Amino acid sequence: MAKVATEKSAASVKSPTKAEYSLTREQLVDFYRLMYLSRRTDDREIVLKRQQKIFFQISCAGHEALLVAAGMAMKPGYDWFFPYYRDRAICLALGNTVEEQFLQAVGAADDPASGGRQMPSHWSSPKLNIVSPSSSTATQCLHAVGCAEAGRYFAKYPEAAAKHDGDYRQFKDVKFHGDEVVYVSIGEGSTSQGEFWESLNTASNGKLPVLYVVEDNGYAISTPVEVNTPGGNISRLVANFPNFHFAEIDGTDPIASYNAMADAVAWCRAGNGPALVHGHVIRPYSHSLSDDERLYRTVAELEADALRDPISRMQMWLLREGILDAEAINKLERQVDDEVQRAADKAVMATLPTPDTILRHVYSENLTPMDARYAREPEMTADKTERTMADLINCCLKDEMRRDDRIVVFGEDVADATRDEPLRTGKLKGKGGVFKLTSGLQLEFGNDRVFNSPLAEANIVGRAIGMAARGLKPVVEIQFFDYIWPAMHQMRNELSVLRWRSNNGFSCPLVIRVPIGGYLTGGSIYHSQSGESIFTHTPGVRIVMPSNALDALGLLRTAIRCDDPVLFLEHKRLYRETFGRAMYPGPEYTIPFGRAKVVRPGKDLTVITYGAVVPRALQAAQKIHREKGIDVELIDLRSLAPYDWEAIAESVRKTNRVVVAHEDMMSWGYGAEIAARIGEELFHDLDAPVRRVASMDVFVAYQPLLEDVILPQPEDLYRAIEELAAF
Ligand SMILES: Cc1ncc(C[n+]2csc(CCOP(=O)(O)OP(=O)(O)O)c2C)c(N)n1
Repeated sequence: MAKVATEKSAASVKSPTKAEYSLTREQLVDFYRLMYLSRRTDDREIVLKRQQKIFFQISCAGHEALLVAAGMAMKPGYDWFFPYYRDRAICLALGNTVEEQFLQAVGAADDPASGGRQMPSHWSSPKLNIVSPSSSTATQCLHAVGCAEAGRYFAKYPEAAAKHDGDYRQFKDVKFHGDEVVYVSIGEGSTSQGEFWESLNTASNGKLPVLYVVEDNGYAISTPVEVNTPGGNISRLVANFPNFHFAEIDGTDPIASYNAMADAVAWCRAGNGPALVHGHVIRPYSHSLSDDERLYRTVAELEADALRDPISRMQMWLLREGILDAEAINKLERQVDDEVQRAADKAVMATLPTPDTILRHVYSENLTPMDARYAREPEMTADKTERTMADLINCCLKDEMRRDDRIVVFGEDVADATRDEPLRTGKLKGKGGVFKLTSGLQLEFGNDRVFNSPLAEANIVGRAIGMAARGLKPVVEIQFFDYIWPAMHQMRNELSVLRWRSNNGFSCPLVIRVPIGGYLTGGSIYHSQSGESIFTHTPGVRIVMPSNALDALGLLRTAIRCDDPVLFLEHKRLYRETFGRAMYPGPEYTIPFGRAKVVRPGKDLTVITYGAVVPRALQAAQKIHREKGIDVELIDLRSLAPYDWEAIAESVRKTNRVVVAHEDMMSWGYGAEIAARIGEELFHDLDAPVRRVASMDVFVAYQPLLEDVILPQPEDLYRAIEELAAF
């Protein structure tokens, strides 16, 4: 551990470390001022919470020295920051004001971090490059990695940062310098999360300029460090990651902290790779104001911690070094106290948000994928070949990557070949995805734009979020819907809500392509899953699911060009089906989201469906028309969130009978919402109860006999139509 400097100098105090960093007398005084400001802001919030003027409090107490040091070693508004809830002091050091912090605590309309949407200590500032965090522990590590990757990409391809009218780029400013460092912090308990390790993997492999700061206060709420960290020391566990600079320090020592941070930042900024500074700090207050640490920490332990309090340590040091005398310290503290008082007085009087603002910024208001601009007719091209859904998705990816050099494609096995020499010399054909949907992309667009990820789904989505927040357009692939679940945390708590929780300060419009569904004959439990309603239940994400080649191409192009995150569900049974093949409709063909397609007009009964049930319902409709004369109107929703309520209502008003059908399980499935809304809003138009056809409430079995019974078949649809028509 670095020792505190003892050498006195009027202008500066030299650090005793090899790197010889120095802080001027003014910087040292400011260092103390920021630490004290942070502590007094916490103390004031605690009073405000007891007075019920704010509703939550979590403090930075004990972490101030480590964090002010980090702030002083980095460049605000130049470097990028992914702090966690203990990071008040670094945010103050970067230029966040106390008043801004209190505005969040009271939940004010003018809270610049979130407009009253996030708890206190959820910092966000587009101006300072502080990216809005969630309350989830460790998700931010992957965002930091993606952010660093985006910085490197733009430095290498600066022309990609250009603005471009007509798509998301019009609204996405890109800032980069080429040597910026990305800060991410985390508590020692949260290093147990897989996302921390998944991020180390890529930061290390990519030699990315990410500065990790592990703030080790010995506890994760009531759980001591040895439970989370085998051996009790995270530095020992991470020590073998290549390309890293590591430092383990007493994070209550301001000078040691500064020296360590300056060293680490220099390592990252020079392009050597990532760094991890592990600071041992204290937690003099409980985890939060909702916690009482006396229930699980002894008095003796708390007293020992108090002896290491960084505020008193720094104060004593300034006195001892003759940098400030007692009077100067008192004066500085009085000024800070006044500043905190004034800011608190203003914040408690602040205007509160009004309910009419609640739904603002759930999605982009600048450019919606429902926009009429996306309603295009297919172009006639010389090529009259009828192409599969797989072909046209591949065509669309190529077209868009030619048009927009911010697009990067990554995921498991999506590259043609990671070891690309034989590929480029024609000795290998290349893979390009397990379903070959990304075939040829790496060969044409290079390894910086098309690459394989580690086998870790949260890694894929988390990095993509960090990249998209910086202005790239990741179009990533999750290999099978069945394995989307490790990414669920990133999708639910991060992807969907970044724009809303930052009050439009940050957004992450990106596309996640996912092969989904069964009817594979042997696909079994882990290669046949549906589950779209689990995602449509999350606001902030658009979800589409085409049933044919032309729709797949048109909807994917809209997904890529729009300003919202999109989950693009590709039914793998339809990839190479004869049904729904189409000619290439040209490089500008798009389809707006939220518009259903009438696949078959009819007058007796409506079937509402999507995905692989479309061809099955069509088969049933044609058969029942031939055999019984029942004329079915078949509607393919294509877009699940948003969905085309007008098309549904118009058809139900005409036919007065409706079947909602899907491949996913019946209970709590997508059809439940549609059926409920029809019941609520179209009750008087119905001549029969709304009928659902779906799979059994069970996973898909391997044995084809069982699979056939579990999944909805044309005969099931036929029967339901027949019964409902006779009702
Ligand atoms: C994914 C997730 N699980 C659980 C929680 C609840 N939680 C909030 S903070 C915390 C402890 C974090 O401890 P540590 O990482 O050591 O940081 P510290 O609070 O001690 O600074 C827990 C369990 C959460 N926010 N996110």
